[in-house]
Amino acid sequence: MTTLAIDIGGTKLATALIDNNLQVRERRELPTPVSKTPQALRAALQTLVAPLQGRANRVAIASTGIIREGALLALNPHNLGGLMHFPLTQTLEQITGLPTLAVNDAQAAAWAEYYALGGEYRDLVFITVSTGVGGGVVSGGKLLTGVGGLAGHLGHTLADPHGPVCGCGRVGCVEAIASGRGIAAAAEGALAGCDAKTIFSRAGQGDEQASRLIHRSARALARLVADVKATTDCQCVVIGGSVGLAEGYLALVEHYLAQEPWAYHVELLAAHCRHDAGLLGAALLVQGE
Ligand code: ADP
Ligand code: BMX
Ligand code: ZN
Repeated sequence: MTTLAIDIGGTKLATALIDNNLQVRERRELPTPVSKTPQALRAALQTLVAPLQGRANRVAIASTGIIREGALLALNPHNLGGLMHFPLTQTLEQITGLPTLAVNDAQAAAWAEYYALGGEYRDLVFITVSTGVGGGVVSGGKLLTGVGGLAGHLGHTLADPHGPVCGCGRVGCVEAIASGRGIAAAAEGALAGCDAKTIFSRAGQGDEQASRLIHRSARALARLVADVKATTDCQCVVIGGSVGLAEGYLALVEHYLAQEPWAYHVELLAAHCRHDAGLLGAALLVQGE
């Protein structure tokens, strides 16, 4: 059986073919459309899937947003060009004629990481620091999705009551501070208008403001990790996403976590599946593994 896996993020869309042996083949990426229309997302998905048509038996989607009964609901509409509601599985079933499963991107990634670690850690939490900050919780070897798909949305817990308003409507969410968008939104002066990727490269060149913004993100993330440890007593926290996997970021989170009391310390790991965790997790879930 071959799965056509799709990852829908706030910044990029990715597809690949994944066989039962979990080899990722023919990976392709496209930027997530900035237009606020469902038509634009549908067209982008169609473009991405077209070269792989007829080569898979089923579709597995890992997508940003709350996935409820196959539809995508944005918790933070800013992350998805204002798209509030999108019939995800229905759209892919129409495009491909194949049975389709959809799951939240960070939930899927948590499952891939649990699998990649050989089930050694029965209680594991995955956090993606990317366009937003997403999370997935594996508890006692089971992936938590929640009755309405909201389980694990750790980016929308409190980092700072005086912090910026988050796109979800709450004040001071971790996502509003630590995410790629949160980092970019706080940039001023010479860095105003730069994206997180540019801010990381400026920090590497010695820019003090850039470095401060990255520290601010890592500090908020470390506090989130401590909260997660207190809530789940997980054995490890796996960090993914392009910000989470950026050089030096995990070490900074470790540095700030070490400043928390010992009870909140937990092993931090970089995502073993790197940027394919969402794709692989969705494929594993559709295979029933
Ligand atoms: P998505 O959110 O679509 O899953 P990513 O995981 O790539 O996508 O996260 C996108 C965010 O990561 C953007 O804010 C982007 O600026 C930032 N980013 C991309 N590449 C890097 C990098 N090499 N270093 C730091 N940040 C990066
Ligand atoms: C947001 C939320 C989560 C998602 C997380 C990471 C939306 C559209 N998304 O908190 O569902 O898991 O971002 O998403 O409300 P990414 O785009 O950064 O990968
Ligand atoms: Zn929020």
